[in-house]
Amino acid sequence: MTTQPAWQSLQSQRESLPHLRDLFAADPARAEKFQREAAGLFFDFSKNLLTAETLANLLDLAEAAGLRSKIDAMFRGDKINITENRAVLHTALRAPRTASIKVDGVDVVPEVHAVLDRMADFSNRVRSGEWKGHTGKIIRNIVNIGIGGSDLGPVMAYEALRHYSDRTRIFRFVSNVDGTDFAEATRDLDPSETLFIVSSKTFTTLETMTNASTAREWLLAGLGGDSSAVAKHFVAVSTNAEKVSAFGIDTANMFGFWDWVGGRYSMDSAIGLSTMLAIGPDHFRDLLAGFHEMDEHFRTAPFESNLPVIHGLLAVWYNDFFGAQTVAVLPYDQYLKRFPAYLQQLTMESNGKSTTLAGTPVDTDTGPIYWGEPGTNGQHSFYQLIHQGTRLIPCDFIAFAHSLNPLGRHQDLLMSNVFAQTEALAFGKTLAQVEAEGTPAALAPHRVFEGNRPSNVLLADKLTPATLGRLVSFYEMSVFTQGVLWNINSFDQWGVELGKVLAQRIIPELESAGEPDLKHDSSTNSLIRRYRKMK
Ligand code: G6Q
Repeated sequence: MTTQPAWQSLQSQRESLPHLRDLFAADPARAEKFQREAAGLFFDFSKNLLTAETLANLLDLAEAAGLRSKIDAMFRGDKINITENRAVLHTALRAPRTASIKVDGVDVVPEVHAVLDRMADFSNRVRSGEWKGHTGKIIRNIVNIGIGGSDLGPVMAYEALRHYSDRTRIFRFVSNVDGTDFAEATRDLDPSETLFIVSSKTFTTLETMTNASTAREWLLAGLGGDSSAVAKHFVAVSTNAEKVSAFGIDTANMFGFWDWVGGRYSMDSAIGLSTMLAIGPDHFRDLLAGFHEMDEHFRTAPFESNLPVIHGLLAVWYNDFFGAQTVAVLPYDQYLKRFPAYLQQLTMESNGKSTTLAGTPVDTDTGPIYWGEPGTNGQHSFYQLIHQGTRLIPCDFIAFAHSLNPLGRHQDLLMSNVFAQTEALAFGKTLAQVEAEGTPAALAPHRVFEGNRPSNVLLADKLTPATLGRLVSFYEMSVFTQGVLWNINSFDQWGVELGKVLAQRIIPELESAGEPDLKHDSSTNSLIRRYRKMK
């Protein structure tokens, strides 16, 4: 990629780009040139450090990387996750019933809809009170047990769509192997009214299996020890039927998915069962329809009007040409408070790679660090560094025209902050402006804002299930675009697998009655000995 003429041209442009103040002054039509709209999202990227030539060069890079054919390969079900020899078909999870997508010659769409129908039937039975607990009480509490991709999507979606959720029920999420997570999530719950969803693709994950066992003990202790109670209080979401039944959950109460769904791409599979229980099957289908709408936009739109493609290319631009190490995601909607955490996994687990698909080391930086908090809260803390620090931090502002809780002036005040922040980041405040305000000379340099700090604004009508689907797909496809430009596998996660193996070696050394024969480095050995003494 770095030898492409477009890459060379971008490198020289990076040196000579005018300040955003000058770019806007020179072209009154700049905003319209760098705004696109599709699938209900309005995307303003005009406050980025770019000219028409920059965009053209970035689009050239996408062509040179074979993005078009790679998009087709993913949607077709080719095994593009080459290190695990798997197709990557989260797009099939939201394909309409009429679609046909084949993996190893088998159409997966009917299976997807069969699971969705079973989830809907189950959700309706729980929500209506027809599904009863062991003692005949209706289910009032739903606890999802899962971690990583089996937790972050469900938590984020529950928080994001809380407005649409069944407020008569309590939803909790347990992920951490720290016993505090389980204890706090269940301390005020009545076992006879509690349903656990054990969500684990593999059904072998240490944290989830430990929490699931603790949940079973907690339930049986509360219900007099009759193990037949498990059937009414536990369901599983997994690809591993064998392990589900070994755990003691009837596979009739299991909702499946497939190896072609990566954990971080699974919130719209059966992993979304807690979401469906919260918002109901119709809203869940709206969520899927929103995903599909953005998928189709990404698959079919020309690159110059393709929102996720442009967004992904801009990420590469800052990452590789400006050395920007992070991206801030700033949702101006309280319901999206877990969205940055969700995106951290999606982006960093996907593109935190340093080996190309050919097995060679990458020759550019890859996935940036994503972080963020909802606005306006962040404005009162870390925005200082974005405005006046020494680092370049591209920002994504996400905002909605309508609040789901319209209260007096709140929404106008919220939105005024979105616009004001992006304006201040782009245009800053010069020394002359500061002095003209009558600022004392000694203070003036401290009050200067350099400006020229890039931001995107994503604006939608309001946060609905469909909008959330569009937004998540937008980021999924942006991440895909970035991965294609870097020629890496965005769909494996060997770094995560490593963690799963490492702890297993140390567990017996902490638990053994006799002094273990430790063979780690001196630091690890002494920490283990110290912990054994302290515990
Ligand atoms: C996601 C990752 C990882 C995974 C968790 C949970 O892409 O692989 O976050 O989702 O480790 O795995 P299980 O669902 O198998 O328990």
